[in-house]
Amino acid sequence: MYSLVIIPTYNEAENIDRLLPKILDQEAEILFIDDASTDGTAEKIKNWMKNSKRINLIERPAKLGLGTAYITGFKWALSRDYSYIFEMDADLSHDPAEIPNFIKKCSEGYDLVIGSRYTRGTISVVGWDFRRLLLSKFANRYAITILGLNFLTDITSGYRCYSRKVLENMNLDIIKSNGYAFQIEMAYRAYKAGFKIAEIPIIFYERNSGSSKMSKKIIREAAIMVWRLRFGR
Ligand SMILES: Nc1nc2c(ncn2[C@@H]2O[C@H](COP(=O)(O)OP(=O)(O)O)[C@@H](O)[C@H]2O)c(=O)[nH]1
Ligand SMILES: [Mg+2]
Repeated sequence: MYSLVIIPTYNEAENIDRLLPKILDQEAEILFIDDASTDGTAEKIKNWMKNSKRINLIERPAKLGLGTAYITGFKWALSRDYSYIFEMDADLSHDPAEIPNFIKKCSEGYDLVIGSRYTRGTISVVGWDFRRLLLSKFANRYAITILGLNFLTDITSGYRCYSRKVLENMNLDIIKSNGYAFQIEMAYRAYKAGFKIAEIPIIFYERNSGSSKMSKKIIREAAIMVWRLRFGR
């Protein structure tokens, strides 16, 4: 049972040295998808690769977006024999120590396990102001309600684990969205294809280093994408 953690990076050099030892503590391999970061992220990763065969890197020529980065990573994973394929951010918002909990949940019969900040009515987010929290809560409620996925609480979460068969079953080439829309679309398509989705509670830590790539454009894209999905276009 091999696990792969896919991590898209854009200017995350300050986080690599702290993130990698934590993942290497786990039984998993790592694939970075770096989009021509200008701060030396890829060089940092390559330094680590000299000492660990478990680290892999795909370099893309320009900032092409989170969605296509993951699609590239998923295809790479499917051409090898990984059973569990994770999404994780590079900014230490997601604790690699949770990896076994995702796998445990998968082994209980779930095909996609999402790390949720909002299970059982709680909020487990460290470092957000009220505005940021409201935006996230509203975005989740909006997408979950429109798509009829009321058993979920955190459909925009970027910490998740797909069992291999979900990705094998999906036509990855038709997925064009980025950012939050990408997370929403992947969950919805998995659900529509009949796969079982579960959440496990996680604590989300807002980044201390580097900067967020979230933008108004990414939020707008997600708001519109939800209706496209709903009406099957
Ligand atoms: N390869 C790649 N990675 C990206 C891109 N946009 C964001 N990321 C990475 O995706 C992860 C989540 O992005 P982040 O800016 O932290 O989003 P936030 O947590 O919603 O504020 C981080 O590891 C980023 O470096 C992109 O266009 N290409
Ligand atoms: Mg982040």
